[in-house]
Amino acid sequence: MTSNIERTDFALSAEELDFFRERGYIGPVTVYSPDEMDEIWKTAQRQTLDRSRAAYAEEGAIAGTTNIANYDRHLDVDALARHICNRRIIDRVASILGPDLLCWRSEFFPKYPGDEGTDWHQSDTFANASGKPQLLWPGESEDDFGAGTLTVWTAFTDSTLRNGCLQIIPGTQHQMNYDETKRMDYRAEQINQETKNGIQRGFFGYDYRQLQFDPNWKPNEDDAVSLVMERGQCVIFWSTLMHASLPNVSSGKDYRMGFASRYVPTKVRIYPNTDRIYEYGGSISLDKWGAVLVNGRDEYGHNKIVTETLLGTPFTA
Ligand SMILES: O=C(O)CCC(=O)C(=O)O
Ligand SMILES: [Fe+2]
Repeated sequence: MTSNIERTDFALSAEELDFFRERGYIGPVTVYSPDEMDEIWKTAQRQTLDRSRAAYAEEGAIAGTTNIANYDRHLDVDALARHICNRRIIDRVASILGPDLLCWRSEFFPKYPGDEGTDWHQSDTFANASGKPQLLWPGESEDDFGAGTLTVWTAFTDSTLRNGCLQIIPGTQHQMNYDETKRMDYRAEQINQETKNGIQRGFFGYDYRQLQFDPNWKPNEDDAVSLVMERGQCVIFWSTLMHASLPNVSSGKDYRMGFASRYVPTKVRIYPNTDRIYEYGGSISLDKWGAVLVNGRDEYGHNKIVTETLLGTPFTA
């Protein structure tokens, strides 16, 4: 199968690639002007609200406490379907992962005023909350350290120090501090209750510290970089890079909306031996799920591929 999306040129330069290899991230990169972003976000919101629940979730999540209902809205929201295929994103992702690319997941990450920040974490297999590896690289067994996924986190609203911008610790992508074969307890009532190293943080009802190899280890927050971004900008990073976000301490209506789209090469097996995901107190069937071939060819046939949204719109940039 070949994608119907033409390659153009927003590839990373040699210097940018060096920066990425060393630090595990690149950005902020401008994908849209603020006005373009406002228009896309307005359209995406309207289209998202038109549907009462996530694209293929028949069991809804609890609004405001979990984020499983925010999954994969690119499968039913046309504005997001176009966004995940945007050339300014895909060309850069292809510079890192090679030309044959799948988008396998997307998520909204809202922070409303009063919301806690996101715990420091790294994800490799994404078994972190579901208990089952969601990604297997070739030759990797369920317990090995793989390469995770490339996440493109786009600021749909301005992302600031006060409203909960993303943070990363450069260069930490090569070694996992968390064991995703361990389990975390889901407790919705712990949301907005915990302060860690003086900052209110949690992991959407979980406490990510439960996965630490060493319970006494602490992230080196002195090396953290806060990614302040204007709406329409994105950052591209390995999911195995230490990342977190600040709480939204603003008052009034200043919410930050991040939209993460996640990419792997076609050789990766996605959701191996899985037909249902259980996490964040919710559950979704993968019956209607499919990966999107956003560039190149799929010569492996490991994964179910969808070529159009659930509403029948072809995936194009
Ligand atoms: O936006 C956030 O607070 C967290 C984002 C994140 O963890 C991710 O994109 O993997
Ligand atoms: Fe993450």
